[in-house]
Amino acid sequence: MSSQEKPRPERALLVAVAPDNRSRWDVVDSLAELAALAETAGGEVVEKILQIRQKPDPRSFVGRGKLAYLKAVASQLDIDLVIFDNPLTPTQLRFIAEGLNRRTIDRTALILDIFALHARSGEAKTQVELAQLEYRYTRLTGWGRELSRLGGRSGALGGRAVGIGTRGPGETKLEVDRRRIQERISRLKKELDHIERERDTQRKRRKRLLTVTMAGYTNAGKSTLLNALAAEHTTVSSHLFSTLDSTTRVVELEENIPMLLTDTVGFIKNLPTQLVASFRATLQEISEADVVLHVADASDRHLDQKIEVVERHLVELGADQIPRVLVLNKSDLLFDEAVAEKLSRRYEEAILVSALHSHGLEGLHRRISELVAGILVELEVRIPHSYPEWEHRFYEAGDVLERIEEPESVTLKVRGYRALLEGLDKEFRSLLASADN
Ligand SMILES: Nc1nc2c(ncn2[C@@H]2O[C@H](COP(=O)(O)OP(=O)(O)OP(=O)(O)O)[C@@H](O)[C@H]2O)c(=O)[nH]1
Ligand SMILES: [Mg+2]
Repeated sequence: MSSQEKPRPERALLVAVAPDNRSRWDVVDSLAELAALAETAGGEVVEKILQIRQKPDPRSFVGRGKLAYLKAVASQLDIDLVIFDNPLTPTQLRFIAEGLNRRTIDRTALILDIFALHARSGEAKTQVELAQLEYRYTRLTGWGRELSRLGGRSGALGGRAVGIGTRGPGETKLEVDRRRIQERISRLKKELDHIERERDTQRKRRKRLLTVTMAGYTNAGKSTLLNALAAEHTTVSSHLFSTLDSTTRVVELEENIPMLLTDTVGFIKNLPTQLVASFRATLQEISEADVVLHVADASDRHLDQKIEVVERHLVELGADQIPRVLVLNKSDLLFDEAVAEKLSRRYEEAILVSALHSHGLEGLHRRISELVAGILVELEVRIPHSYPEWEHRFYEAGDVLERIEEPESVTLKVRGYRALLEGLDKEFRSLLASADN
């Protein structure tokens, strides 16, 4: 056949509409982020177009004149796929796709696609499929046929069966009727419930260990920092959203104080709500941590905004009350001393590190130890042999450092959570006291 046989990346045209010239999150940069996302999804960004338009057109989103212009650009540049930075309604998406005769998706669909590409564990895959189905469910009426027709176009060109924005549940699956999709959605929800319950049991079992959880914008270096701290291997990549499953490592913070380090999925501006909902269980890890390490890329021009985005997500997750350390990562990329100084003035409490070069980690260790000091306690408890279940309960509640067997009783030296151990100790003492009376 022709030279078209060799698969080539899908050629993408990016479009953003800004309401005015001085939008807060600079739309040009938002487009740059969209481009990084498109490339992560395997696309080739051929052109970016920005329109300033106070009120989006209800049907075509961009103005009609602009739509004609986009059509000309798309055919001139041999575009396969048009990606809008703004969220579009199903009607707008359909109208634009028909007008341009090109597959058209928005930022949400693109992010969902990347999640589908990167999901590894059964749980992550289920979460992504659920989010995609819910996103597409509302877009389904009379749309499935459109999708496959336009999808077929790129197939004819590149010989590919799948394209950006279509991965995850297959097209055929999307063409089945809404009732079947509803059934699938409730099945996935049940599956996730089940996985969540299992996770809960696991979590309870390990609750005696401190949990330090990474949180942060995608690509900030969370996985790299986890590796550096754990000196163990987890997947690290330059792609966005490389971590979808929470990875946990046991490390020693100090002698005999083991703690769990947990990695989580990265946040991003306008994280699709369907994803936040499906990844609730994974993100829940953050709200149950003892310490949250908010990892940010210090070399990012949009450091402030990205920190804000993450902080907002933390509030939504109910994690804003948890002791938190702001870790300004990638210090090796700050070539100017003045920049580093300015950062330390702006974020006084932050700790500057380079996860890649293992710089500044001692300071981070120290800060975590300080935060954790008040959480742990060591106590001794004497348990008469007539209360064997209490020995079991103390074993469950903490780390038994020493066990001294005596004729009448056993004495345990336990280390663990202050709140848990002291509460248990108090309960046991009052039980003994009432038994004495
Ligand atoms: N120069 C430099 N690069 C770093 C540093 N830490 C991480 N990186 C790079 O930044 C990229 C992203 O790192 P990851 O650790 O995958 O980031 P992440 O926050 O886990 O990303 P997601 O899981 O996708 O949200 C990789 O290319 C890393 O090599 C650092 O201290 N210095
Ligand atoms: Mg990661």
